[in-house]
Amino acid sequence: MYGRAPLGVWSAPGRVNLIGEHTDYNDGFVLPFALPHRLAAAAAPREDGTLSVATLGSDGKIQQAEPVAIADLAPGVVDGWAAYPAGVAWVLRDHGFDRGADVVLAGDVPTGAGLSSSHALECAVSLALMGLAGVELDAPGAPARQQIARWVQRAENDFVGAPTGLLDQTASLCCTQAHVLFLDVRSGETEQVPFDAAAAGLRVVVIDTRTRHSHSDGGYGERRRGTETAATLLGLKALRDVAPGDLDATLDQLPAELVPLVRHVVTENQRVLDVVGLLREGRLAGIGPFLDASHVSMRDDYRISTPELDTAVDAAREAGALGARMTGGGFGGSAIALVPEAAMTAVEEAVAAAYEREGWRPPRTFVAVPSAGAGRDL
Ligand code: GAF
Repeated sequence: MYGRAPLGVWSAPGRVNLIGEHTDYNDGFVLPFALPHRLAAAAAPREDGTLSVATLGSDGKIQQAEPVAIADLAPGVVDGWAAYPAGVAWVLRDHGFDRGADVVLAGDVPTGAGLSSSHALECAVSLALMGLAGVELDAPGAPARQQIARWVQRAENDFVGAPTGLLDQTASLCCTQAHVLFLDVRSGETEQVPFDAAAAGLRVVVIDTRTRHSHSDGGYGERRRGTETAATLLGLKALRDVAPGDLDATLDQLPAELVPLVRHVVTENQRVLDVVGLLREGRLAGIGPFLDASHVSMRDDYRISTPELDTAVDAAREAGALGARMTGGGFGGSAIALVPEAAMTAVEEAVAAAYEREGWRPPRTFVAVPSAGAGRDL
């Protein structure tokens, strides 16, 4: 593409969130793991201060974004997919990484599936731009992974214009193989919790509904504003500060339309803590009811599920899954199901049959294994 070899290749994974949804922007708890699917950024420096980015599709087709001077980057200057790498360059510029680059992106993180492909892209590009400046991840003096996650969040919020929390970038940067990442978003404290479903005779199946509903962007921001308004009305910094034991009394103080939102966030935080407790004791099969309760809470209280997600979750459960829930922001995307090995075929067939009955195009399913976080490949 650019007539020369890259200086290096950096990559970052997509994620699923085992539990803890819409809790991140409420200063709460999340429990994601990294997928084996990754987005790679091959990059070489340029001396003219220009950022040139191309994507290489699985069909071999190259799509090139309009090259842009890093010095000229500002919110609104770049749109479409090119806003993601440009947003990262815009933030990194403020931290001394302002050298131009030729970048080619390629990978296999499903896009539009709620599996965080955009954050994988942003994280891979961040590492590439830092790497071109000679700053390698985890080297002495290099910015910490969680610091980079906050930079990526700023790119996403202030440049791309998506009001997302810290879940996805932190997962992409900080997850490790064979673990789920327990993150306390308020304190930034993390714990790598061992998660070996296969050893327990189980699988985590991802069901990509291949649907994305048009109100996803507005719906996310609306939920976020609702929870922030509720915290303000309660005189709290964030809904994280509502103790589960005080939930009923707290809900009594709120206008009716905010009650289900607050109930979801407070109970979901507690479910993360309960699941972490079970996993620490090695009781992986015991988490199923918490996944189910999380889904019901998102369906009925937070109202971010869809018929396609509900159908996938119900069919998986009826065919033998121990628990199932939608994962990620909602309004389409993917669900996950915790499935005993012996029920794998039944679950996959039941979900496919349920979709066929509805006349929907078949969902895509795959088994997700907790994989490594972002790093340098070459
Ligand atoms: C999306 C957002 F990007 C995350 O920050 C998080 O809020 C998630 O939805 C819901 O848990 O993935």
